[in-house]
Amino acid sequence: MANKTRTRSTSTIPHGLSREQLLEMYRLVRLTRSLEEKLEVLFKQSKVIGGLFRSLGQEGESVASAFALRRRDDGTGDMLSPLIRNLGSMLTVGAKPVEVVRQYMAKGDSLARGKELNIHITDLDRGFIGQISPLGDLIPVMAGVALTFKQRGQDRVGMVYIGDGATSTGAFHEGVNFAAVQKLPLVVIVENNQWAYSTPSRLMTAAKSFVEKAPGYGMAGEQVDGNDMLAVYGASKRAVERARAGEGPTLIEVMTYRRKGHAQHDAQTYVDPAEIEHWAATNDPIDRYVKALLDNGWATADELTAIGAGIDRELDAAVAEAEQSELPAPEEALTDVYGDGPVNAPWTRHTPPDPTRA
Ligand SMILES: Cc1ncc(C[n+]2csc(CCOP(=O)(O)OP(=O)(O)O)c2C)c(N)n1
Ligand SMILES: [Mg+2]
Repeated sequence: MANKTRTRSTSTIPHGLSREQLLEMYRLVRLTRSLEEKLEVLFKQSKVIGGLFRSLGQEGESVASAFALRRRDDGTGDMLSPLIRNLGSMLTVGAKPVEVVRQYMAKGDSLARGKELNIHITDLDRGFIGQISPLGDLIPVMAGVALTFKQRGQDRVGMVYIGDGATSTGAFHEGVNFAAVQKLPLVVIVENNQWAYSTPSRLMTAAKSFVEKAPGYGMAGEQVDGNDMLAVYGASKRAVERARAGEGPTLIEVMTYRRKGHAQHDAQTYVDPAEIEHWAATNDPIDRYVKALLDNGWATADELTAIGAGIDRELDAAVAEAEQSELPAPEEALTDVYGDGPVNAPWTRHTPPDPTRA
């Protein structure tokens, strides 16, 4: 008798992916959405310190792009640098839900020990470099990381995310130009979610698309439907292979849509609600991925339900565990300011400033 959990495997899986990898991608995208929903509840309970930036509607591209990287936990894998909406990429390269929740709650045992916000976290072993707030600046930083890989003769690749809005910065230009000239192993993911805070992307550039900037820099470019996870994986895999083969950087423009405001404080009053509804109803990345998995016989509904139930249990446990962690000790505020040593306490001026000489 056929096992109910086995699939019929009717269609060939694209891009050399295995069925296990397809299910793992489903787990990661479902985990991303559910973890953000949990974080939103914690935010409303005033337990999240700092901002919460949802990636609702664009989790698929975040997971599928990072999934194309060589993921290791011993400092030998590829490296990525996320943006505020790349929780999915972070989970894909190995961030754990409990450490993410601790980080958002600014607990003393979080990766940034309560000193940084949301996903501004770094673990070089697992291959992620926390974002820095000035938008665009991570492109030259990651170009530098990729330069190091090249100089050391390592076949490692860097992946950096940037929003449509942040492509208007000088740092974007400098970073991609340097990467192209030096033929660096870098993949630049431009997330065109059609908004930069309240500015629509048509006011961001006079070019018809962001991908058409790639040839101007002499680098490869590809535009992809960002809510089709398999298409994003395919484009990212091609770019990663090109980089690893020494053929230089690629700019991938992922077309997606930000279904929430910039952050929790933004009610999105500048967007027509029908537009958001339309994307939710017809172009949700998880709905589309589930349909592809089921229609092609790559997974059964029972398997997906079981994965979802496992995630719900894992997240309940992660939140309960993070809630137990202590906030940082007050003295912690004096460490990590300059180099390794603590700053001199008390951290105040010894001589009051002379206002006549200001
Ligand atoms: C250089 C710089 N300018 C402005 C900001 C403030 N800011 C933070 S996020 C944001 C919007 C970014 O939009 P986009 O790059 O499209 O990314 P998205 O939020 O859509 O993911 C702005 C203006 C900043 N952090 N850095
Ligand atoms: Mg944007």
